[in-house]
Amino acid sequence: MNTAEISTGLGRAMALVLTLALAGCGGSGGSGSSNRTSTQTAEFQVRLINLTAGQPLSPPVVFIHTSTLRTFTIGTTATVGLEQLAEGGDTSQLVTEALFSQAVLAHSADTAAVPPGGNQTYTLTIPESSRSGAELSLLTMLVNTNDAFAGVNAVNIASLAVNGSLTVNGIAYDSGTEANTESAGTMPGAADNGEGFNSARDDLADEVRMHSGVVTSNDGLTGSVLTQEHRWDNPTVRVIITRLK
Ligand SMILES: [Ca+2]
Repeated sequence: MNTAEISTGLGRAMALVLTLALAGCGGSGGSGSSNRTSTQTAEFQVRLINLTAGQPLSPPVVFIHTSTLRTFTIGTTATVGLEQLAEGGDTSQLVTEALFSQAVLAHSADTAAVPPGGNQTYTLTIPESSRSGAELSLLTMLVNTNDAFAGVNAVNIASLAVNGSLTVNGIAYDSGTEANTESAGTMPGAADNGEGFNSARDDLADEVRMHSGVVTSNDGLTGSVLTQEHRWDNPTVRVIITRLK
């Protein structure tokens, strides 16, 4: 390619850029309403209620996302991010993984734990243009366990009307990444004040399952530092999603 050809090519490229720029001006300048449409948002309030008697919930992570994100699936291996949440209540790696998927429309990673019987509210905003494919997932650790987490998975919120509400009950899951020994030094919650995340996967099944519940010392599990107060029945959490605008 000689110099003339290069300059002709550049000329064509510049012309194309200029054409696109003018088209952009015409589009937004010609109609103020279309400009406002592009910045319209949909806002959702998410209330998390802890239904357990003795399991504080770690600060939860809430995602509004497209259908290409699944933070967990029954019968499949937990990601490292899910393992860190389920064993130690740390959401940071899970957020990193989810953002990498490019399927997240909004997320909220709070810092406050939710005590038994307590509740917390989070607000998330997404572009109105993305609402038609929106799903919501919420995950939190039952902190007086080895690797139990609770939440709701990919709830469809696309058709929720303004001021409309959706109530979803969530159950407890076992991330399958740590044996449920309930022994001293293995659980981060106040019942033990032990270790949270440990990268060793010593559970019998390295896959996410519904949690069968804690056994506790009251039920004869030798070495368990848990008592009957740490048991739960499902559902363990209630999530109330309200579209504010
Ligand atoms: Ca386990």
